[in-house]
Parts: sequence; structure tokens; C-alpha cells
Amino acid sequence: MTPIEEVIINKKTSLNPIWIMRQAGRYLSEFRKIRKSNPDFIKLCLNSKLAAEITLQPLKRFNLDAAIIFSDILILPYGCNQKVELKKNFGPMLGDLNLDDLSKLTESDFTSKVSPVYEAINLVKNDKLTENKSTIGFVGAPWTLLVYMINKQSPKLSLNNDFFKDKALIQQTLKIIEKFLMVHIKNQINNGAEIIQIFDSWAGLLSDKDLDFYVYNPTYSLVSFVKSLKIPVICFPRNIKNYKKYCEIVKPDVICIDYNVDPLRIEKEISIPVQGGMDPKILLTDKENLKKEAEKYLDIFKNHPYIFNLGHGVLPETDPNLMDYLVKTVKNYQ
Ligand code: 1CP
Repeated sequence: MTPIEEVIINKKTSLNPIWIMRQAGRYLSEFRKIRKSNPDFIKLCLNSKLAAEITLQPLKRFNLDAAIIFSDILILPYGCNQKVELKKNFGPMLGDLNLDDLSKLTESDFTSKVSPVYEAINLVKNDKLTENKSTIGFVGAPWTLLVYMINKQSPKLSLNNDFFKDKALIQQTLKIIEKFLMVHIKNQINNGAEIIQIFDSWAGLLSDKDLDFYVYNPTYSLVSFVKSLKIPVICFPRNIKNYKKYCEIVKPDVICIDYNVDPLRIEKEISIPVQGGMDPKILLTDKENLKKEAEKYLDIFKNHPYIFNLGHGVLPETDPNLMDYLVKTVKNYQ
């Protein structure tokens, strides 16, 4: 069993495994080099050899306990024939949704369109570098994907008032998202993903009255699906106000927390394994502060099954030397 599985399955508290959201990415010069000669981001995600190479880059530098496959949550709308582009200095830009086309899309259409993602997982899983490490597959949560597919760009801080206007569009899109999320998850698992993380990056945008419909119900059903395949599932409902309630309703195997929530409160209120928490901006300060902040999380979760990670993705301006120092600090913690 890998150290992360020991935490999730056997509830071990002495191992302090670590992996980092966005551990492969722009803060690494070797990633920027590949990215420079591959200006089309989606195409890069669908180049299985390069996607596998990028996934393994952080493992060559740091003693991390997991490889998270280099891909994107927006591969799902892409696989559903919605145009997806990543515009420089703007972020993701999606094309119009065509529900007629979408309703005709089959499982095998979807799978063949995004199959290089699965080949990349296979390459990563069979590489010597991931021996005794977990290979993590991921998807966006139904709500977060709905946000991108309807809004067609990042909501940044809030959604337009007319987002919820076309109820029929919302319901049909949500159904299609749920269907292909299951396909995408199953394919990742069949190709070597040993853990699935569900990213609900925009969970914090909803008011309480909308959580049942958009977050709790569809995510619970997805979590149940992953569990039925005997694979652990980590949920990251970023900036959700009530993590305890989320865990009680959605029942993930691990809850990943953001940096705005009080870890002491989480430790008291939640009994399942916890992941993450530290503010990625701490990695932009200095070693002394970094050690202090990392040890704060390790101290709080000393007797709780805990996987070290950040409270959101690593920032592009992060110095890789500080990442190395962070990994060593966590590994040396007693
Ligand atoms: O060179 C570049 O500009 C590409 C930047 C980039 C990268 C490195 C994007 C575009 N996606 C990724 C990879 C990625 N995305 C991974 C790889 C695995 C890893 O190392 O962790 C993962 C897990 C994601 C997940 C993802 N994509 C999320 C959920 C996590 C989060 O950050 O909240 C979201 C919301 C996306 C959409 C997306 N794709 C890319 C960007 C810049 C964004 C976010 C845009 C926004 O703010 O709305």
C-alpha cells in the first residue's frame, strides 16, 4: 500500500504523505519549456507522451507521494464537443453549447476524443518513478463544470444574474455532465488511476439554498459511483461554508480543505481523513515562515489521518527551491 492509501484506508497518522495541487505546472522551468513549443493547451493535454512527461517532472525534483495526471477539468466539455481554448492572460474560453449535438454523443465518441488522457495515465502508472506512490486521476465536480460550460469563461468572483435563467438548459447540461463524468472517471480508473479527486472550485459561489441541487445531490451520486468501483475519492469543495455538513451529505473518503477555513475547527468537527489547507502564498515568503506554517498544519493534524497539500494550486511565481524545502520539512516532521 502507498503512504497515501495507508492514510485513507488504514487511517495511519504517522506517515505525513505529501502531494501538491498543480504540482506540475508553470512554476517549473522544464514545464515552461515544453509549454512554449506547445501553444495549444488542450492539444498538449492530449499528447499522451508529453502529458506523462509533465506529470512526472515534479516527481523527478521532489520526494512527493503522488503523481496527479497532467490534464484539465475542461477536458470534459472538450470531449463533449464544446470548443475549449486557453487564452493567454485571460483564462479558459469555451464555445457555445449545442444541446442537440450533445444529446446524440455516445460514450465511445467521448472516450475516443479524449483517449490520450488515458494513455498518459497508463504511462505514468507504469513508470518506475511512481513506484510506491499513488497515481491520482481527477475530474471537475458537476457544479464547477456547469459553471464553465454555461458561463463559457471563468466566473472569477461571481456569476451573472442571468446564469440561472434558462432552467431547462441547466438541467439538461447537468444530466449530460453527470453521464460523461462517470465515463471519464471509469476510463481513468481502467487505465491506472488509483485515487480520484473531484475539484469543486466554484462551490463557494452558491448560496445555501442552492447547494442541494447543484452540489450535494450530483456530487454524492458521483462519489457513490467512484466508491462502487472500489477506488478512494477525495473531494475539494473550495470555499464551501460548511465542510462538516458537506462531509455528512456527500460522504467522500477524504476532504480537501481550502486556506480560508480554520484547520483547528476542521480537526475537531470532521473525523474522516483531511488533505490540504496551507495558503499557497506562504510558498512566496521565506523558509523560516514556510516551516512554521507547514508545521502548524502538521501539529494540528498530528493525531488525525492527514495528507499534506495546499489550500489551492501552487502559484506560478513559486520558487522550486521553496517547494523542495516544503517537501523536506513535511517528510522530516516527527
Ligand atoms: O500554461 C498554462 O497557462 C496552463 C495552466 C494550466 C495548467 C498547468 C491550466 C489551465 N490547467 C493546468 C493543469 C491542471 N488543471 C491540473 C493538472 C494537474 C496538477 O498538477 O494539479 C489540474 C488538476 C487542473 C484542474 C483545474 N483546471 C481546476 C480545478 C483546480 C483549481 O485550480 O481550482 C480548474 C478550475 C481548472 C480550469 C483551468 N484550467 C487552466 C486554468 C488556468 C484554469 C483556471 C481558470 C480560472 O481561474 O477559472
